[in-house]
Amino acid sequence: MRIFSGIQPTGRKHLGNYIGAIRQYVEGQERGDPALFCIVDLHAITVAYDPEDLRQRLYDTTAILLAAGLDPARCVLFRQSDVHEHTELSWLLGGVCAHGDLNRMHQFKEKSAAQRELVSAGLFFYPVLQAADVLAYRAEEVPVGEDQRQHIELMREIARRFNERFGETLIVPEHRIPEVGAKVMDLQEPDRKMSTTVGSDSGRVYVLDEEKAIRKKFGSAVTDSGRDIKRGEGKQGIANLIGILSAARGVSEESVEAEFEGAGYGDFKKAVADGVVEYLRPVREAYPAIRSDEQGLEAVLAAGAERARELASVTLADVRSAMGVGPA
Ligand code: AQP
Repeated sequence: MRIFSGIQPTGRKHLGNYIGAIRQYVEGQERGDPALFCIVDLHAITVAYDPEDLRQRLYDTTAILLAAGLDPARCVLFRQSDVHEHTELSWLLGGVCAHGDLNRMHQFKEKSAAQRELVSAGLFFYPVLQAADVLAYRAEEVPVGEDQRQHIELMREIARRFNERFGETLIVPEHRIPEVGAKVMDLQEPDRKMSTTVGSDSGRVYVLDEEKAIRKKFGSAVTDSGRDIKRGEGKQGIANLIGILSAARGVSEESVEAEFEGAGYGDFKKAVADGVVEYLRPVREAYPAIRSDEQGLEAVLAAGAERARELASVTLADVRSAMGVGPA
């Protein structure tokens, strides 16, 4: 089965990205034939950014993925901008994507409201490029967090519409959203997802946070005035911590609730912090050596791009031909 997913080069990946996406990538590379993981630098330029910073953050993100267990011998890891087929395909797919569908995207509404100087056309068109990222590989499965559900639905619609208009060419992909941890919430505002761009540093745990910082953030996590360590109405904070611990330990949420029945919130938060410290330790320890070798990172990305291009160019040729673009 072909698996594809993209991740932004924001560098400082958080626990939501790790549980919702990165852990799924590592597991996906065993099943993928192939599994392709793409660092989507062209998506990152749709909001305000610093060019030199972008390059550094791209290396940070590549190093986090490798430290987390992605193995270039078992998956295809590459940089989006190295494979020009993505951008050409996105333009071609723009011909079968409804303007009204793009207008309904929650992420565009949220991100455009946060821009101070310019709401770029690129930000509006972003989901079409995202569709091209996946459809270029005829991927069947897309591992993502819950926040990407709407974008995946749109790319399915684009693929369906293309096939109806031009004949069976593209695969309609399925999303794969984890059962636990699909939406890790902010530790300070547990009714909002943990996010790179919204909220404060105390509400998000970074994959590379030191042990002390992790303990501090869980120690001050917002809970409620009750005493039960159970999911339920008005208990988003506790439910979030239950989900995090269950993902970190690889056990069910029910078993976490059973284990902590009758315990105090303070002890529970400490146990969650312990669990997350151990969960992230291997990545934190492997990261510095991988990150310091930028030539090595470039070599991994270049080899990945070559393999990716071989697959994407076939789809692009089929799409051009079906659409009557270029010579017969
Ligand atoms: N809070 C979350 N819980 C579970 N999964 C999450 N993801 C993001 N936040 C959570 C998943 O992480 C993957 C990579 O995301 P991205 O780097 O492309 O950025 P994003 O989806 O825009 O989310 P961020 O990192 O929090 O950034 P902003 O602040 O821009 O929204 C995706 O599969 C995503 O579902």
